[in-house]
Amino acid sequence: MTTSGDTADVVILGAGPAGLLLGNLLQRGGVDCVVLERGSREHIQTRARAGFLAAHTVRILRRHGLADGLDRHGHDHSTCEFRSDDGRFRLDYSRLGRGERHTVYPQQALVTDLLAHYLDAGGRVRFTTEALEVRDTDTDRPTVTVRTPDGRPAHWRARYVAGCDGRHGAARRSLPADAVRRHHLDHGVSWLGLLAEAPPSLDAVGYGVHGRGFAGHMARTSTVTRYYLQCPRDTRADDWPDDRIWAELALRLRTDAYGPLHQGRISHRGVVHLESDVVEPLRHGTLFLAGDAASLISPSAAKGANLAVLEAELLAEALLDDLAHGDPAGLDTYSARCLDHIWRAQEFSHWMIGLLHGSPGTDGEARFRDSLRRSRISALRDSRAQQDWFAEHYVGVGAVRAA
Ligand code: RFL
Repeated sequence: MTTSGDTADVVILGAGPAGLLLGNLLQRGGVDCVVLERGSREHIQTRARAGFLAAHTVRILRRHGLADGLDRHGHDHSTCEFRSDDGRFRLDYSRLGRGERHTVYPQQALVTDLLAHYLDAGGRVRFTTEALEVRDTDTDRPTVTVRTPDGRPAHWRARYVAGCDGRHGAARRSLPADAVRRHHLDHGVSWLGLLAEAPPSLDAVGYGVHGRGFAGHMARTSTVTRYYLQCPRDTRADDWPDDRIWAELALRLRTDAYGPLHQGRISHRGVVHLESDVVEPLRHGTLFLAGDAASLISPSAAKGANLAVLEAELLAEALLDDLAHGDPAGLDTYSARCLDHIWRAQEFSHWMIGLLHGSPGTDGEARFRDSLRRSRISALRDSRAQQDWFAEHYVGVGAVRAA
């Protein structure tokens, strides 16, 4: 049996950073909206992913009074350290480029804050409610079919639907194949993503570039550190017991030369294939995409959550203009404005992948790529112009005029 469901002016799919920021801004603007989330409240509040928030992201959150948690518990970060066969060097990017810093604040804490603000303001969320399909997006009454917590189908009717439900969500699935172009790149690189119950070992993001593969070190909190290890495509996370992980991290981060890592229990391990994709345009009729639903970006440059926040603010402004003032101009330009930011971020992330990873194999092409990587690192070490360019893109998000 199908229940009749409900209505909202804007139905938002997904309670990640994109969906919850959008919900907050619409709710404050007096727009009737609802967030439909497949997972439970506990699931979204404990899902560890991003940690590095760009200055522009922090400005957006402060502008809307949503930064109290990160202002209290986040900390500034502005240094990265590269370690390779050619030695090590540090860049303090707060003294380069546009002089900006990151704020380190775990994504699950940001999601928890955004959800609390939204609920406090009277916002509606339906947890354990999976969107299955978005229909009639070429009309002004699109419908979202959902599976309710008790397993029954139901329908939500809306003026607009915001697809903030990630790469595998219902919004993308519901786009007619001939209405959008999908751009996709598999970078051919996989990472083992790790969370260690150990304090950070460096006061910097650590990038270990090594013949055995890349290793990364990123602070999360004073007691938790994220590490990455490049691994073969067919690796299973279970192949990596704690001892093997710490030995490999020590080797690739060259602890013999630069000092030991603080070790602790590995509380999470998962394999991430570095892929990127973009859906163009980000609008089909009355359905709009934001965040990972619009574009998946490899985590090599920590851009995904930052783009999600930027797009959610742009979409909120456009929806408010249309629904409150009858001005559709922002909705008409939403896709083009976001794509400008998205492709800049994709380009920088792609550059970072080339900076950090050698090529598997020993043939001429692998040697060529490896030499390019070495040259890219030495240019970054030696050229002030290159360092300014790096800093601007590393801590910025998308197109420069976003700031
Ligand atoms: P999210 O956060 O994935 O939220 C989508 C929500 O939608 C729900 N959902 C559905 N709900 C209803 N119906 C359906 N059919 C649904 N399908 C899915 C999901 O349960 C979920 O709650 O997407 P959003 O909001 O677009 O935010 C994107 C970010 O989460 C993502 O880009 C970042 O985590 C990427 N990323 C990083 N980004 C940064 O800016 N800085 C970082 O330091 C950073 N580190 C990372 C990262 C991503 C990583 N992974 C997982 C590859 C580190 C890692 C390891």
